[in-house]
Amino acid sequence: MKFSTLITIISAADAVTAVKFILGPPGWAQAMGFNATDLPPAQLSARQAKSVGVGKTVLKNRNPNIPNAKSVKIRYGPFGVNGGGPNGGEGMLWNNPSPTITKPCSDCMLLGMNAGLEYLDGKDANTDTGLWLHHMVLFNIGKGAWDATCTTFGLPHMIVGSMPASSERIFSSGNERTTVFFNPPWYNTTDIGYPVYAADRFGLITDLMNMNPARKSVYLTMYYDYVEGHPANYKEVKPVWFDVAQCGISEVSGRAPGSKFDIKATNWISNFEGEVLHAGGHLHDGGTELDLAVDGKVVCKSMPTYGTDAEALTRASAAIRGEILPLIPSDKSEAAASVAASNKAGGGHSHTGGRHIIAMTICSENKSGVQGLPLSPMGIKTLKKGQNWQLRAFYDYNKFAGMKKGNTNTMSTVMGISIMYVKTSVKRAA
Ligand SMILES: [Cu+2]
Repeated sequence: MKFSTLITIISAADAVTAVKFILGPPGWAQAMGFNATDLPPAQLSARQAKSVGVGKTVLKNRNPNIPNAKSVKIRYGPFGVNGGGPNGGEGMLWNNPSPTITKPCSDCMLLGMNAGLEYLDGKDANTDTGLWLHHMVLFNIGKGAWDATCTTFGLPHMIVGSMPASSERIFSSGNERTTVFFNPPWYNTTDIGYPVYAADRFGLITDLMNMNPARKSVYLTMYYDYVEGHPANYKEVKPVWFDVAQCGISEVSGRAPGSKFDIKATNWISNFEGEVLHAGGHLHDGGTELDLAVDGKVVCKSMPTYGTDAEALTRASAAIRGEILPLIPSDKSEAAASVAASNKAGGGHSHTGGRHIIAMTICSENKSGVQGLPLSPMGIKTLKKGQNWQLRAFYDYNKFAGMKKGNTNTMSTVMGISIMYVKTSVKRAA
């Protein structure tokens, strides 16, 4: 493919980054300011070149319905995040690539995962202390892995030293910190997983925000559940990454203050088959809804819950205790009540007292019929080749305050991402 063709399929901002990336000399990542950790550059590049996972902690099995399952927590980093400086505003660790990170297991089936952020002393790093898990992306680079939605050129894949034809984005999280379960209680299964092989490499992109004047050091944490080996009865999961800025760095313009708008992703014509399990969502503050439509019909509405700093902390701290994060219902009246609080607090980056997205609903079929589950319905069961899928993200700053850049009146970039998991009969690396 010609380079000019590549550029036409990504946004202008991404193109600039891509050009810098492709033409960049050795050390490009540092030159682009990707790495802003506390380590001196020499040590940093040495560390970036190898595995960055430290401190694998064994947790209590978080899938009691699968007795031989294991759960572990791995700390990645530490990452230094610049502060906003004396004039306030935010400091960022922007799209920091870790091309190789410690895997939870070598030859296994992943059963689930979620991400967190913590200080060096193990305390949760969250909005109450001005730290945000802005977003992270987890990649598997290995035999038979291919990205379902970003098939020819992918900037995020390049950032971790791979290509979409030989890697896939298997998980992502923002501060909503949704837990992915492949065998959730509402699905009544114990034999679905994502396969990991000894030769597979995991890569990570870390994007963190710090609202404090001073620089902070934090670990990105991943909690993984798995079973050893590849039991013959297991079915494989394949992730499908929907993004309003597909194949780029996921960021799109946040428009003007006070705007109400929606962003449509480029359509995805499905290219494999299977059973649709569930889909989660990621929006930034100001977001009201994230829809997935198939052939023009909306099949999933992932809804945000806005909460206080204390609520975010309570929810995230459950993960540190080795518990599955509770799903929080998307209660419209609660959401409406939070508008006033959010706006009153000035929204934007004044995190004290404001409300932010602390959870997003998962779209899933409630196969076990459990009452009161805070799920959004999933209106499609079968993924067939040739379906026309479209993601659409809705924002309304009059309902929920959006993020502003520093102390300016300019809106920060926003996102719309959904990861859907599909059960397939195809074995990835058989
Ligand atoms: Cu984001």
